Amino acid sequence: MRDFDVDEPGEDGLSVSAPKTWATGAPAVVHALQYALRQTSPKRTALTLLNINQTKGFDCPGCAWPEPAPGKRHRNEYCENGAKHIADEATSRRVTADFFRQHSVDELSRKSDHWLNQQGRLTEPMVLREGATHYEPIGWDEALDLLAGELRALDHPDEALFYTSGRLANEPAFLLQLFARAFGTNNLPDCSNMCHESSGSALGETLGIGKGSVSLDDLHDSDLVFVVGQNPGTNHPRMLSALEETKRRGGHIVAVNPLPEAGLLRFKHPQKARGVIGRGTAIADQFLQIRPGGDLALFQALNLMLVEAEDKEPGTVLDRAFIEAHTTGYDAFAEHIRETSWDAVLEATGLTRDEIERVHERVLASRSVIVCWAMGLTQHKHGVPTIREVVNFLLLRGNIGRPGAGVCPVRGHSNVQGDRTMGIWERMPQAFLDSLEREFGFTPPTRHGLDSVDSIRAMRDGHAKVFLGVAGNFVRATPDSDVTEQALRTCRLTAHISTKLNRSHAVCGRTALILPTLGRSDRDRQAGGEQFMTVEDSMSEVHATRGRLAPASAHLLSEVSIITRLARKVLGSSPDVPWADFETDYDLVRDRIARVVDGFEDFNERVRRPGGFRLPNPVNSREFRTPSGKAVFSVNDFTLLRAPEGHLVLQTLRSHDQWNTVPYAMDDRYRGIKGGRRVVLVNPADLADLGLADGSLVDLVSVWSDGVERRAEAFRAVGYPTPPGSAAAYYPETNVLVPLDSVADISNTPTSKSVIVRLEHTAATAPA
Ligand SMILES: Nc1nc2c(c(=O)[nH]1)N[C@H]1C(S)=C(S)[C@@H](COP(=O)(O)OP(=O)(O)OC[C@H]3O[C@@H](n4cnc5c(=O)[nH]c(N)nc54)[C@H](O)[C@@H]3O)O[C@H]1N2
Ligand SMILES: Nc1nc2c(c(=O)[nH]1)N[C@H]1C(S)=C(S)[C@@H](COP(=O)(O)OP(=O)(O)OC[C@H]3O[C@@H](n4cnc5c(=O)[nH]c(N)nc54)[C@H](O)[C@@H]3O)O[C@H]1N2
Ligand code: SF4
Ligand SMILES: [Mo]
Repeated sequence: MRDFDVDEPGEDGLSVSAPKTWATGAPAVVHALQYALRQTSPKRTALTLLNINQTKGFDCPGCAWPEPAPGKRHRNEYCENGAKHIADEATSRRVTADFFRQHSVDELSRKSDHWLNQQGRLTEPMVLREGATHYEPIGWDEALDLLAGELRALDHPDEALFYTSGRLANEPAFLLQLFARAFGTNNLPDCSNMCHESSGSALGETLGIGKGSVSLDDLHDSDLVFVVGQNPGTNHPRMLSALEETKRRGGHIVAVNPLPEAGLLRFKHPQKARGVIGRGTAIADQFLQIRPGGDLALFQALNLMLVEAEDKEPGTVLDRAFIEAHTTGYDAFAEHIRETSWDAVLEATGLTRDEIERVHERVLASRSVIVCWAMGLTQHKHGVPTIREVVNFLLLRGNIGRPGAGVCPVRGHSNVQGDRTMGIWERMPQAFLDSLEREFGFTPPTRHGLDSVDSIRAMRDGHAKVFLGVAGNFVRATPDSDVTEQALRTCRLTAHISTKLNRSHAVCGRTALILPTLGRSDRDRQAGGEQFMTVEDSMSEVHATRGRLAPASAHLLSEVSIITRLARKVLGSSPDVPWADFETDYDLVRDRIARVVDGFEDFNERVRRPGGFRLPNPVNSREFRTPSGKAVFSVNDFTLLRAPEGHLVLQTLRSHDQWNTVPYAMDDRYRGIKGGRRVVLVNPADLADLGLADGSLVDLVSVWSDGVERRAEAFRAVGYPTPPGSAAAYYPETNVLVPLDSVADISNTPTSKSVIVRLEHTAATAPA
């Protein structure tokens, strides 16, 4: 579908140049400032930028990469993209009631994601009444009465869905799950379901906890760091500073990616003069241009070589003592891994045996090894087994629970890990539910709730009728856009707690509410005084975040206010759950978190220390909370990801100028794309085989067993160094191609990195 992308600036002005071989440096800083100054005044820009990631300021609302310890921070501890995310929130542009009078919902539903976001901050609650064409203003009280009334009118609490993204801080996240469970449902789908769910599943099963084990210091001190399925130059830019430090201390880096991403090749440090002018640091000592989905085969080959090397010189390669004391399943694993076929490995990975043997040599030469990964591993059908195989790889040489070694799933949203810790999960363990019951005196439902994909199915099939979305853009983040849009439109009511306008406000239920809220950078004043909130980053560091700007509008309520007021309307007040008190003073929420969630003892006191505190990860003392009390070696089989003749394996990914579903601009500087997002990157040899000229206009048509034709129209084919047989294009424009039922085994994560497509010449008269 091309429908709502026609207002993009510069779609005709697309220009393509060679991909860059380095990331960050002077141009990056200039780009960030330009974006900030287009959004707001120089004074507000300076005020916001000076407060990002400082101990008394606010946490960058971008990614979940951790900050260095307080004494080691730069005055400007943010990256180009962090500056863009904050400028986008601190914009002086406003969406007012007048705006909604001018634009009908139908018109808004035909606007692009970029246009919607550029209209500015939402300023007052709005309602779309059943049968109306336009949103109209509504008071907070009436808005929350309406939502509460619809919730109470449901036949069963499981007919309600409470979606969140990881942008939500800990306190409102804790209150949201408390409300949902007190209301009677575990239906808490979240963006994690589409993100690191595969990591959580694999790590939980094998190590007993679904989180990463390493700290920033481990990363700096490691001998060998793998960066797999990740584009840090764009998505976690400050990770490059950490990798530069690893290298400075003598460590090595192996990057595994189908695309030669600029940040993996060379890095220029923006906060150091030599970074701005010099050639920068070569990041990857070895770059493996792997075929999409080939990582399981790669790690199996590495594991095979380790086991065989141990056979040759027993006692010198594997950490036998660790394996015996702390793991189970080694024998079955080893037996299976010995059957690995090199022919199959080479076919699956597209690598040479020599390349893989060179990695093996590096592994043998390294005492401590870390594996980092992101969406390139999780969003595949075999995401969970792939990550389990990564764990096998680390267990073999005792690279778990030791300095400089461990697992490092690099999280996306700034607080996505914290939200899980707070109970945002449709399948929280019984121990957590028991703890809620003890603290609040009600019995939480035990039946598992619905995740994101199952929520869509439930709406589609009429089993879910009220949808509340917090801090995300469900309709654009999810797969199979046509199906999902239809599903949302069948709801009796959809409501969104948001800072900015997005497509989920325009593709909505029969009645719809927009509930505008404070952003990270906004000051939050309550009856009990000025409040702060807390977040947990990718390395389990919990710290405070405090907005400093005057709120974008006088009518905004904080997320905590909205959730607690809604809860009071739905559930009434009870002495056990003092919702009204929670709103006035967030310390009272933190006191409850301290009693319910492991690792948060003395929360209020410890989080007030500069830099906060780190949650303990039992894995680091080699304590594994699996049923056997040991880390688990697993047996994993790979199936070759192969597109049929004339087809390609398409991955959907992020450009440099977007935050998830929100494109800030039309450029993807490091990949050499300027002025357009409807591009598909294809290997030049494949273009030739398919009879397509570089630059031709094509439709992407995905192929799935249900026989339904899913089509994304009018993309420019761009010759690009992708592995043969594979292609890449931006999300969310391509979500229409991802079939709802195409999900990762076990984690149910949409397979956004492996969609089988064919390219068809766009018909000259394609509908506009
Ligand atoms: N600027 C910016 N920063 C962001 C975000 C954003 O939208 N914009 N989003 C945030 C969020 S929520 C997340 S989850 C993270 C995402 O961070 P990333 O995971 O880095 O995001 P993607 O753009 O999806 O890129 C996936 C990378 O995996 C590679 N890849 C694809 N398939 C495979 C494969 O089969 N094997 C291997 N080895 N590699 C593969 C791709 O080529 C690409 O480099 O970023 C966070 N940070
Ligand atoms: N095809 C494909 N699909 C994907 C992915 C992919 O790689 N490919 N990646 C997946 C991943 S990893 C993720 S995490 C999801 C992301 O999906 P989401 O997290 O749902 O989407 P976002 O784009 O981050 O949400 C943006 C909206 O959040 C709201 N917002 C921003 N800040 C705040 C705040 O402080 N408070 C509140 N209340 N609202 C705020 C704004 O209104 C903004 O429009 O998408 C997933 N979908
Ligand atoms: S690396 Fe991530 S958290 Fe840090 S400033 Fe950049 S976007 Fe923000
Ligand atoms: Mo994510």
